[in-house]
Amino acid sequence: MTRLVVVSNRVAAPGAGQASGGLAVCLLDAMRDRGGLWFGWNGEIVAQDSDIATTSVQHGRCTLMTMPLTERDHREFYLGFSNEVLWPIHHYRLDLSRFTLEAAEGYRRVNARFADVLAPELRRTDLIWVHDYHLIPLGAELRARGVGNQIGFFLHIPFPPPEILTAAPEYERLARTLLDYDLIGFQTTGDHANFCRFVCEELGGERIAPDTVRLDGKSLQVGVYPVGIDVDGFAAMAANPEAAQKIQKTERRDRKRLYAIGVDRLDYSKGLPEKFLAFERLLASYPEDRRPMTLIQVASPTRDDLDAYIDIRHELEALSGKINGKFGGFDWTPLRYIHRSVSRETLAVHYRASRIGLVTPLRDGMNLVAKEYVAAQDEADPGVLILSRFAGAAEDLQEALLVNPYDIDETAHAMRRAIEMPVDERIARHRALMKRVRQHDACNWMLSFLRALRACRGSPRVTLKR
Ligand code: ADQ
Repeated sequence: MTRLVVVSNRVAAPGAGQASGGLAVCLLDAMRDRGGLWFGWNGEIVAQDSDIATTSVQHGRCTLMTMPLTERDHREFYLGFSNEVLWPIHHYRLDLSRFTLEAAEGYRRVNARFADVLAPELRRTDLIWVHDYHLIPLGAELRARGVGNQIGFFLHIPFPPPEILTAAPEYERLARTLLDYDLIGFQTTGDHANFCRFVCEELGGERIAPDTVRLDGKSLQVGVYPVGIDVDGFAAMAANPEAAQKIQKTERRDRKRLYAIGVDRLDYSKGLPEKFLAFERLLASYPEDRRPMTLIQVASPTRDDLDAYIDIRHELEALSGKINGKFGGFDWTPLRYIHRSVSRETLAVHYRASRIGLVTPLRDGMNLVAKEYVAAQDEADPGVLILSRFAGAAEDLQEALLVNPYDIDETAHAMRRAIEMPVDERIARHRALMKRVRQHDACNWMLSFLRALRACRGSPRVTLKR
């Protein structure tokens, strides 16, 4: 079997507790049995270039090869270009994008360093799979070092329409480097269509087949591969009887009120203020002595040295204080806002105990929490998923209650509908959702992408001998 080489900005550390990023979670699920080499940043920051050393550890069948970033790389490549330019523009937030030439240069530099370290480790038959927006030019850097292997790229975040991307400095140059991959995977048909438009309308390429674009004599396969979760593994965690007992105790304390749950990284793309406002509106629509619901919002810290993230944290702290001050009583706290990571086991049992899963991002590549919530439910008495129509998951999970997260009334109304929804309707919706979550699980995601990548063989991209 050919060896799989996965490259992502962060490599998930085995046994390091809870991973709260979607990419780490779905790759860990997918790599556990398949094995191969996984290369990327170990999360550590060192003072200077001479302190960078690569380490390899074995994790089951998988070798994890990692290295640190320097302080400067972290500032320019990770925080600067990746998270203050690419993340906001890919989430349709040009207003939050802060372009600097130093950051763009840092981005190029770190991608080149990744290629320098990885290229000598590669075998001729390796299948190389690069992940996400931090590493867009890595394929081109590897080609420049004579790597002729099949290289695929998967974008975990949205690909916005050309009207947005053309406003971002340097984007055209960056997008051209994508043509050095053999295959690019997107989460949704919308992202796929936007990319094809960008290549044809902005770069002067052509679409020679539904899944093939051509530019400057190079052709590239593009496809849609929605990411998924380990459905049975998650469902088993959720059904843990000991944990369920603990939850029953909390429920008694909450005087049998229903729960709604939200689990997100604390990111401005996740629509958290809008969610809190919708919850406030829901509470206000019930008489004082009949308020039906407690919202548990787990918001894990992320990128908290960037201004936009500090601002959103302050906004949420103020809003949760306001809502609890206004509606809470001696015996009830309406909004439990938890600003830290929690274990996946704890998340799973709380999903199961919650009548509503509230997944309302303003923009999201896919959103795994939506799928986890569905997988965790008791099929005889399932909860209701309320899902933003701007999450990639909405393309598939049509039986959720779909909402426009900017419309506070619509979300509040959907919550009311979920509270009142008869069990038969909940079961019917859940069954349909579960079928789709199973159809696009972690395993299928990985296998279908790799199958397509392997099928790209036969289009040698470099003439250099290695
Ligand atoms: P994320 O933006 O990180 O991922 P998401 O898909 O929801 O978003 O994944 C988050 C993962 O982290 C989930 O598995 C969730 O359970 C976990 N998590 C979140 N908060 C947590 C907390 N406080 N404690 C513990 N675990 C927590 C990116 C894209 C998404 C895309 C994924 C995968 O932005 O759109 O779905 O990659 O491709």
